Amino acid sequence: MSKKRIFSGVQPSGDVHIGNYLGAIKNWVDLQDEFESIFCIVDLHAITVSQDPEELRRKTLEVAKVYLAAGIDPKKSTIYVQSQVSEHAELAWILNTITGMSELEKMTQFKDKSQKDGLESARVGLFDYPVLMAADILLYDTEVVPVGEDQMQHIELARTLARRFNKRFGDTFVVPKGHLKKETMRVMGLDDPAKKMSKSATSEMNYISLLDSPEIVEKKIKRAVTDSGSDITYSDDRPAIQNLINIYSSFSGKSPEEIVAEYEGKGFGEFKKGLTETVLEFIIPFQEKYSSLKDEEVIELLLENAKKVSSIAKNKMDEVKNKVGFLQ
Ligand code: ATP
Ligand code: LTN
Repeated sequence: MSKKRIFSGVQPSGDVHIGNYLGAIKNWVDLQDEFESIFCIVDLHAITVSQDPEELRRKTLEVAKVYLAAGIDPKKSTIYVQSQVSEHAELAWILNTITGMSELEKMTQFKDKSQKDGLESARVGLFDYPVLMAADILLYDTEVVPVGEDQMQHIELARTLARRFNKRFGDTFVVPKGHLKKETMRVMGLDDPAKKMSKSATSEMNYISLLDSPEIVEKKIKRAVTDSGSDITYSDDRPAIQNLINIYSSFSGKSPEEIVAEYEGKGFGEFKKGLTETVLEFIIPFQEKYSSLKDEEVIELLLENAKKVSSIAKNKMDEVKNKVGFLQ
């Protein structure tokens, strides 16, 4: 029996942080043996807010290297760049014609991002972002989409559009399911445990980038906000320390209970020292692997893979065009 397919992606904008890693990329690494895996660098999504062209090119390569250094094995999984496969934009257009304005108006990510600079200056591409994401997923008959919690609303739309298209034009798309890792589906900001850790955060103190130097990692953890009181306990009413324990737990493999027991009677200082060591135990070898990757080799791999997935995407588009009634 052939393996089920998973698909996911990260935008080449901002710095890839430990929230992206623990919420998404780490799960991809764990799932790549069980599933046929496609991981995309979604540059068409990144340009829904302004990007500097040179920076975008640099970040695209950076994200590809992050995937590889984090443990995505190019022999098992296919990584490629979204804009190198034109069917994504093509399918998004067709899905636009079966998507309601009101469905997109409900999207919390659009509401948050458009609020930042004011609704007046928000672009149509930002509004349409979830439809392009649905196209990414549906093009490849994806069954499972491993993401952080913030993306579940978009996946729900992809499911709705798949069902709607199938009903209207006949069975064409697989209805995908989201996949979350409960403990790390929402890693919170180090400077504000009420908001998710985010690449587009205004302060660099919000996140730990996978490419931060050990000194910066140490500094950011030292400065991370903590709750009132001085002991290390794990509960919903102490969200800052709960978030730090979750990060500690995911990197170390120890349960929150074990961590709490280990730091009983010790203060935040000692806990943060332990957390820093644990994060660095991942980050230092990760960065060594990252630096060993050669630009030209990665660029070549991405191009080859784009060709490979293009044939799947093209087949699906031929089927879609036929069903919609385009002359072929
Ligand atoms: P931005 O906040 O600027 O929109 P981002 O940090 O969410 O960017 P993306 O490229 O949009 O980065 O997300 C890549 C993946 O990482 C997605 O699967 C997303 O759900 C996941 N993710 C992002 N932030 C977090 C977080 N704080 N906790 C867990 N998962 C996250
Ligand atoms: N919108 C996602 C990135 C993304 C994605 C996808 C994730 C674009 N297309 C398809 C899963 C499947 C985000 O993380 N902001």
